[in-house]
Amino acid sequence: SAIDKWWKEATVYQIYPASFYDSNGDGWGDLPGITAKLPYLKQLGVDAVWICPFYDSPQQDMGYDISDYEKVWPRYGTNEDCFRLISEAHAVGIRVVVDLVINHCSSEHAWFRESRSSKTSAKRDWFIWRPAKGFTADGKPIPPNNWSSFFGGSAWEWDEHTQEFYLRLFASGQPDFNWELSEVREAIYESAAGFWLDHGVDGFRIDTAGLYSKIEGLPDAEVRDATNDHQHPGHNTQNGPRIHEFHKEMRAFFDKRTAGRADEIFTVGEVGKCDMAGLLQYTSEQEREMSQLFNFAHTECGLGTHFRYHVQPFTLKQWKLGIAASFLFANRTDSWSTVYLENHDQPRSVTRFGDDSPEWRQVSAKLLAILEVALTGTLYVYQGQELGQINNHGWTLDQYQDVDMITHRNIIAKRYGEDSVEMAKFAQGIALLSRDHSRTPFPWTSREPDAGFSAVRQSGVKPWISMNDSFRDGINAEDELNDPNSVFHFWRAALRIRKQHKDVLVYGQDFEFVDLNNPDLFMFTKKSRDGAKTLFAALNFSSEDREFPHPNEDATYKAFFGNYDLGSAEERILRPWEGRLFFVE
Ligand code: TEU
Repeated sequence: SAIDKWWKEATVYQIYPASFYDSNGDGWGDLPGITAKLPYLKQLGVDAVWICPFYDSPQQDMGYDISDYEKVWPRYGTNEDCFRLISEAHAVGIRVVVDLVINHCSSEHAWFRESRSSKTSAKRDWFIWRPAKGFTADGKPIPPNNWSSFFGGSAWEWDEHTQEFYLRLFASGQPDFNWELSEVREAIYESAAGFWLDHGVDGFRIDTAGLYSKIEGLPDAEVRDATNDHQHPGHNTQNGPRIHEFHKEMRAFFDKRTAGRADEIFTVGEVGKCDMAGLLQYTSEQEREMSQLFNFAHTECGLGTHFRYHVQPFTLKQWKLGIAASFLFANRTDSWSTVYLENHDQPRSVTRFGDDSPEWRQVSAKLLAILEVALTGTLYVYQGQELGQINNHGWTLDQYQDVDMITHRNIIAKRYGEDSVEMAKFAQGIALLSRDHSRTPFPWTSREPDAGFSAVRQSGVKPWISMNDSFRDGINAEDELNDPNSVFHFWRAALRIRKQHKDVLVYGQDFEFVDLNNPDLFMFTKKSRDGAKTLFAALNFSSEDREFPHPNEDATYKAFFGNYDLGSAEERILRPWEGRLFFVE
C-alpha cells in the first residue's frame, strides 16, 4: 500500500447503462448517452468510470447474463459506440473499467447452446451437468444436491432435452462455467477480457470473483435453515480450493495481453465474504491476483440470515465494524482496499444509513460523503449517489423488475400465498433493500417528463422501469448544479479535499475507533503513511445534538472539512447528522 498508483487514489463512478442517459429515445440508456455526459462527470471530478455490463444479453439479469462477450447489446449501441466512448473518455482524462462476468454466461450463449445440444457435445463439460439424484413419486427429477440459488430456489435447472441438471448459482438462464477445464478458462479470458483489453479498457470489476472454484464432488451444504428445501452453498462455492490459482492465471493473462501498460491495469473483485488470510491473499501486490476487492460486511448489516429480505435492526457499532472490515485487513501490508456504500445491487445509502426525510436528507447525504472521503482505499460513487438520491417510495411490488425480487416473490406466493404475513414482511424488505432502488433512470432535470432521461421522445415510449418521483423534489442534476449548497456541490468539494490531503485521506494507515460502542457517534483517528499527520473524524449519526470528546486533551484540533458551518468548529457539539474532519496537532 506504500506505492502510489492512479487507481488507488481514483474516484470511480459507477454507471448503470440502462439508466444513465437515453440518447435515442427508446426508453433505455445507451453508450452514446454516457459519452454525451462525460462533461458532467468531469465537473463532478471523478477519475474513472466502471460501466455495468453492456454486452449482448437476453437481459434476464440486466446484462449479467451474457450471450456474446464481444458484442454490445443493440439497445446500448454498437461496438463502434463503445470504442468511441473509451477514446473520448480517455481524451478528457477519465479511465474506463468494465464488468467481467465469468462465473456464468447466458443460456443463450453459443457455448452453452452447444453444450446443451447433446450429452456427447464437445462442449458438454464446459458447464456443470449432473444426472437427477432420483425421481419423486409423481416423476419430478430430484436435484443432485441441496444448494440454493442466490436468487432463491434450487441452484439446479432441469434440461428436458438431455434429461440432466445444470448448475446455476443465480438465475435459470445463468449456467455456471466449469472452471476446472483449462480450455474453458482460456476461452473466457480471451473473449470476455482479451477483446476489451485490446480495445483499450483500463481494468475490470470482476463479478462474483470468489465463486469459480467449486468443491470437488459438489457435496450437500450444511443445513442452516431446516424450514427450507435448499441451503446456501457457502464454502462449497465461495473462495474454493483453486480460486487463488485461477486468479493468478487470469491476472497473468491480463499482464501478457497489456504488456507495456500492465501496471496501469487494475481489477476489483466482488468477493463479498472472506476470512482475513483470504482477503490478504486476493489483494496482495506480491500475489498478483486482483488489485482490490469489495467486501459486503457493511452492506449486509441487518439482512436476514436465511433470507436476505427479512430485515433485522442493527446497531451503529455493528455497521462501524462492517465498514472497517473493508480496509483494516490491509493496514501496513502490500494489499489495497475499497470504499463504497452503494452499487447496482444495493438500495440508496441515505435511506439505509442516513435519514431521507426532507428535513435531514441533504445533511445526512453529506455526512455519508464525509465518511467515505475519509476512508482508506479506492473510492466508488454510484450514479445518483452524488445527488443524495433516495429509495423509491410508495412503489407496489408489481413495479419492481429485478429477477432476484421476482424469483423470491414467486417462491413466497407459492409457499404462503399472496396475502400472507410472509408476503407482507417480504414487501417491507423490498421497500428497503430491493436492487431496483438504485436502478431507476438518472434524474437530469425537473423541467421535462421522466426527468429528461431521454434526449428525444418517441411517442408511446416510456423508460424501461418506473421513475423515482423524487426528481420533482429537487433531486436532479440541473437543480443541484444551480444550488451551491446541494449534495452535488458538496460531493464535488469532498472529492477535491480527498485529493488535496491524499496522504492521510486516501493512503492513511493505523485506523483506530474512538468510543466504538457509542450508539450515535462514528469517530476515528488515522495517520498519514509517514505518521506525521493525524486525522480525527467525528460524525453524528443521529438527528439530535451530541457532545463529542477530543481523544487527546493535550492536542489542538483543527477542523478542515464539514457539512455545517465550520465557524463554530471549536464547540464540542455535533448538530444533527453533522460530521467534521480535524487535523490533530
Ligand atoms: O452479484 C453477486 C452477489 O454476490 C449477490 O450478493 C447479489 O448481490 C445478490 O444476490 C443480490 O440480490 C453479482 C452482480 O453484482 C449482480 O448484479 C448479479 O445479479 C449477480 O452477480 C449475478 O451475475
